[in-house]
Amino acid sequence: MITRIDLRGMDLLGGSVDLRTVVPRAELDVETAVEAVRPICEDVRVRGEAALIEYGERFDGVRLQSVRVAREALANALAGLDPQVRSALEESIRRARKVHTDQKRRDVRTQVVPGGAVTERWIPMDRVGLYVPGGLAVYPSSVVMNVIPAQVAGVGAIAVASPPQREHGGLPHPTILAACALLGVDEVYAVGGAQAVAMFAYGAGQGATRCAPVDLVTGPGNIYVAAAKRLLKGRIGIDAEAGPTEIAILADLSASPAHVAADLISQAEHDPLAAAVLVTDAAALAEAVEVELARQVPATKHSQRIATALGGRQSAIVLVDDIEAGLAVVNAYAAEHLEIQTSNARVVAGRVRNAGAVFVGPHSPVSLGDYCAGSNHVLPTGGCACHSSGLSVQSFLKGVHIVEYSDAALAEVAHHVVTLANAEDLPAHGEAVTIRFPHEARPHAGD
Ligand code: HSO
Ligand code: ZN
Repeated sequence: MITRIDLRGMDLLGGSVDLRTVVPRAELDVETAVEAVRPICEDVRVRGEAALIEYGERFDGVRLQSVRVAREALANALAGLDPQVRSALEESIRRARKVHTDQKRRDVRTQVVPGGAVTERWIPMDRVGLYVPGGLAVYPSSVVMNVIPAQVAGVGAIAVASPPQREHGGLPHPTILAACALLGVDEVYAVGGAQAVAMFAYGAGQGATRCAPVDLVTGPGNIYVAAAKRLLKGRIGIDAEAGPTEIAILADLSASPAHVAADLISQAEHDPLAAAVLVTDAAALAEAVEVELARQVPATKHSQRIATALGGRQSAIVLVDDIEAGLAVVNAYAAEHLEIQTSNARVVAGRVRNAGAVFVGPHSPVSLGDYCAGSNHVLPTGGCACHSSGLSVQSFLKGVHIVEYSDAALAEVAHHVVTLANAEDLPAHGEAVTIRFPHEARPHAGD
């Protein structure tokens, strides 16, 4: 069911093996999808809401009067929300808010010289668009993970888009609407796919139900959402182009095979293209996990999807000589989620350099992080964890340097500015400084 890759006896730490290619990733041809979504985005730019309504009819099988969800529909969804789901969402919100509140940055003022200071000011974005996918599953938890950091950052206006559902009268899924209502978000659009990203980028509609253009679009989505983000990046900011979910587990003989298997299965449940990777130095664990997978997969609801994900080229059990070599593999792989189920898990976790989020020890499964750890679950996939972070308060802030120098502080450094300006053959740059000191000898290059 799951491929084995045996790296034992290989010199993994010596640099002769390209570890990034040990576990192949699901191939996503975003470039081809960009060409597919280009006319859709252009159509939304030109025709606005009329185009959105037509695409809703074509892709979601729903013809809407207006894509804006009425406040009443949000209130109804909240009123109809199962009380247990409500209380779980409230707990998820509480914990996420706690963690994200601690992420808030303070402005930092640096007194560079007497009379010369630079302050780094963190300014929230004015308006953001958050995308919540429909598709194989319903993700009210993703509403929480997108909205909370934006709210904590102090973003002025938050709009949410999610695909219309035929079986729910053309509204996004009621649990998604209820999550929006719980969070106090009342600007919601029944728009999915690339056209939702285009709506956020260009704006659409008229009057009171108009969606104004946003500064940033965040949130996961299918390949067409990723393609639209790539196409419109620049006009709007984006978080990451989220690809299929990934879980990697670094485990030794101390790990429970049943728990390891359950965790691999949990993320494979998202998507036939999801990746589940176990890296271990214990052949006995590998065997026991295989037995557990064979036992657990058929018993779970989405067994077909899970079996496809586990059997795909993107999933594997990787055998290594020791945890040291295992660390090299998981650091090279840079998983969206990485569990450390080894003895001394905290120490091993401290040596992880690349992962979207790290789950430490036997009691921190990824699905805890998906819902209720307080951490964010919108994380970099596809190896992007080596350069990018998950969604956070920081994602919704801009750092602006505020520069303020006095006459004396400028005079003191003027000759260096002139020197560097001349070295770059940009003398007018230097003159913009010396013009302020007409009665002083003009500093020049070489001073
Ligand atoms: N594991 C997904 C998030 C999620 N799981 C939502 C369940 N619901 C990507 O981090
Ligand atoms: Zn998940």
